[in-house]
Amino acid sequence: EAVNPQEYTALKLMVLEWAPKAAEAIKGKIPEGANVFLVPATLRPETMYGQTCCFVGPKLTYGLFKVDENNYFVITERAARNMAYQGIFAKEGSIEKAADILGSDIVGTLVNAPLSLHKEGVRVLPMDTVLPTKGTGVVTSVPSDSPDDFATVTELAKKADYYGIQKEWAELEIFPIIETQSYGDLCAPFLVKKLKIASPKDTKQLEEAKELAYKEGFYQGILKVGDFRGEKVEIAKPKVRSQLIEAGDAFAYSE
Ligand code: A2H
Repeated sequence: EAVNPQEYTALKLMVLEWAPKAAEAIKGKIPEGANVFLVPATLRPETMYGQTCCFVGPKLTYGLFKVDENNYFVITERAARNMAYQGIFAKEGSIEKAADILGSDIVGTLVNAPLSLHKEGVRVLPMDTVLPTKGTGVVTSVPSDSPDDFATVTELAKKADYYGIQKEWAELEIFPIIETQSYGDLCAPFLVKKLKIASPKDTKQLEEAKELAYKEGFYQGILKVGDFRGEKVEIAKPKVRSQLIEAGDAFAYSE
């Protein structure tokens, strides 16, 4: 467990179109025209160009929390409590929950992912390994640079019917975001293949892949896209983060 507080970037993924069951769950619970955001917590804001979907734990319960009159977040209750004390909600120190939504009911929802090269939006998909005790319980998926995310989208595409999703939701194009010396410009797919990772259940090899991907991407990587293309990841990372925050698309969240 982390001894030092973890400083995340919380990203605002605006709901464009609800999955039918989620629409039912929130019906009449929030003002007409209010914006709702799924809010993943990430440690790699510089990879957000590569978002292809957004994960929720299908068995987890999320809350629809009021930020202010016109804005609501879908996150775990635990994260909402933390945010309340970090001054993120208009009414500091207290939380106001408009509805409960089961993760599996959110699956299929279309959201806008800030900076993503997929401008048309990305889908919410299930990830069994999402921990309720970390971040916001929402994870944005960057399969080019996260071995966990690549293993999960591969599994989802392979068994789309079993997971109750449309195959094409898990098959959005994976664009290269970061160039590395050792693993090329699609570092997660490269490592998943190299370490013979067959599914998201290969936790031991995934742990190793994650470690390798992080070290190589962070210390040796060069950004290939966006306003800071050509810059080292180490240098570009805080710049991308500030840009997202200044645009109102993200905020600092720690735990
Ligand atoms: B990262 P740490 Cl490209 N359950 O974001 C499981 N995983 C979670 C989570 C939860 N409740 N909340 C956040 N995460 C993921 C991007 C990324 C991430 C890349 C590469 C590596 C990576 C895109 N997914 O994380 O235990 C989120 O995924 C490698 C660890 O607090 C978040 O950053 O260190 C990271 O784990 C936070 O993990």
